[in-house]
Amino acid sequence: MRRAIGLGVGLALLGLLLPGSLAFKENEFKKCAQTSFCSRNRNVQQGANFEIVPASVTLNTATLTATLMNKQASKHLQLTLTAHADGFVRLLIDESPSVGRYQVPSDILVSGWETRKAAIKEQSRSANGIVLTTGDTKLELGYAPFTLAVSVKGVPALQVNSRNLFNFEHRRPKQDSDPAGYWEETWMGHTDSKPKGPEAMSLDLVFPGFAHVYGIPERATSLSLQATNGNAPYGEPYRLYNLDVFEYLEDHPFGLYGSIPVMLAHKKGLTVGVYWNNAAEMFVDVVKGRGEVGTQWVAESGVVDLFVFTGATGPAVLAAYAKVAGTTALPQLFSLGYHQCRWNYKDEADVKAVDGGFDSHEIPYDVLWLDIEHTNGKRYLTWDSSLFPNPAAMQEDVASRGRKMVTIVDPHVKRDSSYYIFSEAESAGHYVKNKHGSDFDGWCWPGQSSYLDVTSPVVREWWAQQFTTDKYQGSTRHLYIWNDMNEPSVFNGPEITMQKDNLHYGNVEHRDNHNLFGIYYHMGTADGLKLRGSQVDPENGDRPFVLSRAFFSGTQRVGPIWTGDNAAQWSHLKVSVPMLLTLGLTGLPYSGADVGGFFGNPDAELMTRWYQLGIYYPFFRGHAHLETQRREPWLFGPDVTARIRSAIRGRYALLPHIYTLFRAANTSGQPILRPLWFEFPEQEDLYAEDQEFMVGSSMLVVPVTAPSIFTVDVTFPQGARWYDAATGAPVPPKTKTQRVEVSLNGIPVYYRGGSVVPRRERPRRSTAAQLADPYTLVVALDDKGEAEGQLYVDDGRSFAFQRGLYLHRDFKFAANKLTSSKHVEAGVPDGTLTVPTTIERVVFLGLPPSKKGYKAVISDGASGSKHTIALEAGPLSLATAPESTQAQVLRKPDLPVSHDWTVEIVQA
Ligand code: NBV
Repeated sequence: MRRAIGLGVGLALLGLLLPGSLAFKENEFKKCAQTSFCSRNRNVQQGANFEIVPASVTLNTATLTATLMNKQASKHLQLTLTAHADGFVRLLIDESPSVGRYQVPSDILVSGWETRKAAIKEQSRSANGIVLTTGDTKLELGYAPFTLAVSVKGVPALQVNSRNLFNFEHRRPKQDSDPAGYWEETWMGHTDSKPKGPEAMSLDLVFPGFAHVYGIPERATSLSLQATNGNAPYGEPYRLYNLDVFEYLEDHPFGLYGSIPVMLAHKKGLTVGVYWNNAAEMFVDVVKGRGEVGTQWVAESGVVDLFVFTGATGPAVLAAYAKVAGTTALPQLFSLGYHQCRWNYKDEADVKAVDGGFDSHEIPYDVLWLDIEHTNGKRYLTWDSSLFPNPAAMQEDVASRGRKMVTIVDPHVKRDSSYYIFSEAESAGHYVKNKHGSDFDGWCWPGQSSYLDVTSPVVREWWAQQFTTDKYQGSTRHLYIWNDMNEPSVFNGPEITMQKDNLHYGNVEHRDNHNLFGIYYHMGTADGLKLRGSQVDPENGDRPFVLSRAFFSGTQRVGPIWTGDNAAQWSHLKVSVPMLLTLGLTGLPYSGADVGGFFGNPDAELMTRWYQLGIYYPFFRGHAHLETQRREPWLFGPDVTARIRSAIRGRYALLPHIYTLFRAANTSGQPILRPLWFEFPEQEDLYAEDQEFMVGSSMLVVPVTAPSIFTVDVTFPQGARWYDAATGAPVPPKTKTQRVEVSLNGIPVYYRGGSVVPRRERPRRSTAAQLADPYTLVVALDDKGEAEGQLYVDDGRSFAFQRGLYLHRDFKFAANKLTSSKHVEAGVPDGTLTVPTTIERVVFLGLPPSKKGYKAVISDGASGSKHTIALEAGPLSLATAPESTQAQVLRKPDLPVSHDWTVEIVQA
């Protein structure tokens, strides 16, 4: 979407070559062809062997059951199709329950949806199949071969097995004639014993009439998924298997630290989402052409448990998915500020110096992080007492300036009987077992390690208890947690993880629940902080903050994730955008990438651009590898410090809007960062755009992801008015693309006409210091001269909001009147909080030119008072020079944020 002009291209190429020693060791990871279950299922037509037994088809209000026969093997499977009131259908295919195939435990999803069913009506039945409807959705089940076609209001949405790639490997007794790979498989010296034999499945899902599919994180690749029948590396299917991938490459289909088996497809008028509720290793092929996108999903074990969501647009599909997988836990406000991390801040003096550095350079930040070196020999929940002799005092000191700290806690436990965590867990039998039934012993940072079996609720409960301040010595209520390496990473294991024949709680093989280890560890840790919070504040508690690297569907209910070990390269800055957009589209919006890049040393320009983009990451943290040069924001010279300062202050100014967006994520599963198609679903030319993005529905951000850029070509979605967020200048109506100049001082950002965006403009040292600050409202008018927006406020910390202790306002501008009224939302308790804060400025963008100017007639609904204030030109922001603006500003109206009021704009 943009061009480098001048010396940019040459320098960019040189820059790419310089750090070229980065080494993703592709050969250490399996490809489909090297994986027995994938190679025997990929593109092998089996589906014609599967037929529904017509006489078995039974319809019962909201549930259809049938026998699905594998003709070739003479085996019967059970098929269940249910319709749900929250707007989705579910297809389950399993062997008889007595076989005991693994199903994802119910606590990975939320409860309630299962019983909220919707009626299914039979429309017709024949020897070939049955036609059903539920609401607007039509379900056509074909018998021989088994197929299922889903359409909405006559528009095709999804076809199951239309390419005959369906397969379901039933459990069987071992036979001498079984092909290699059925009962054993060896990879780089690791032999997987496969005691249950083959049990893979292949799902054939075609999206008819669609050109784009999105989702199935995590990988460093484009937003619109490329076909996997192309040239290397895209001749490989996308893989979903949580792994610690050292020095991962951008633009690669390889799966990284987390997995969400959710895919979205979008065309004009219809968005479809599918979720395969399965936690085993999975490969997904994407094939495009013939006016459709064909996909094939192959999973190693478990059952077919497919959810199909349909809606006119993306938001409807995500809202329905959220009914199953849950919504984003409302984060503490501090955690939306800036986080400063490094492997490692060395000692207490270093912590003090860095904390002080932010103040002396007047750069806001909220959290200082400690990586693995802070511990006593990588024994997590302990301190290296020579480096951190007074950890509690250190935290109190940081907290005295309103800030927090975070320590890292990894899931490998040093096998050392003098380490209390190890010995307590060992004697309680809390560890994952190897295939022989003894405690699994793997190699990680501390050397020989055991791994807590967090798939067990008992182990998670024990783990949670380790986080109370009396148990975790040296911790205080100002300390929060970071879970790394929870894929789990095992240095001497196959593909740097655990053996698949390891055993978990309930005798479950690791093969079945591999992708759940991370979320369960994350959950146990977050439960620990909740427990601590309930001791510190029995009435309201304390919302946990735990960052995780590994994730699965449902992680959004637990806490944020980050995209792991990226590199200080422009290409990694660029790919962070589609990576985070994809996470938002799959229900996990609270995420970020390491600002600056983890490996390598960013130069001043890359650092500047990374902060300018990073301020829009929902989770905003700078981080760096142990061997990199120090890179706190003030180490690149005064000009760069000034630019980074202004960027980070920009983040803090936008926090009222960001927090309000998190409330929408919390109540209805909506993403914070949104691809353009999500907001402009009718504009096909935007469906593959993955550099420009929206923050909520009201701001357009244009990243600059190459060096020496002086101009960028900005694409403006049509049907909206846009205003430059730095100057307030309107973009001429109907502009499709515009070449705009960029300086190092910022990246292009635009307000969308029709929005009201709340801000807090006063520079402060942290979110805590902003709490009493007044607000600014930016009112950007659309073509009709209208705008609307919201502001959500609560204590930013506790669970009191769940009892209604919050304030949520709707702002509307229409017929020259701006009004503030209470926001009412179904399904949440009524908001009862009032706060003494006021709105100190209202900035109008897009008022028609007026010779005489404007004045505002203000009426306060609570006091009944009326007064008039003249509008003045600019500045748009307190940080912007007055001459650079085209805004009409209402100064000092002092509108109480908790009251109803009206501001009428009239000619002066
Ligand atoms: O704990 C050290 C690092 C951490 O800084 C990083 O953020 C994690 O992604 N950790 C990985 C282990 C070592 C990576 C080379």
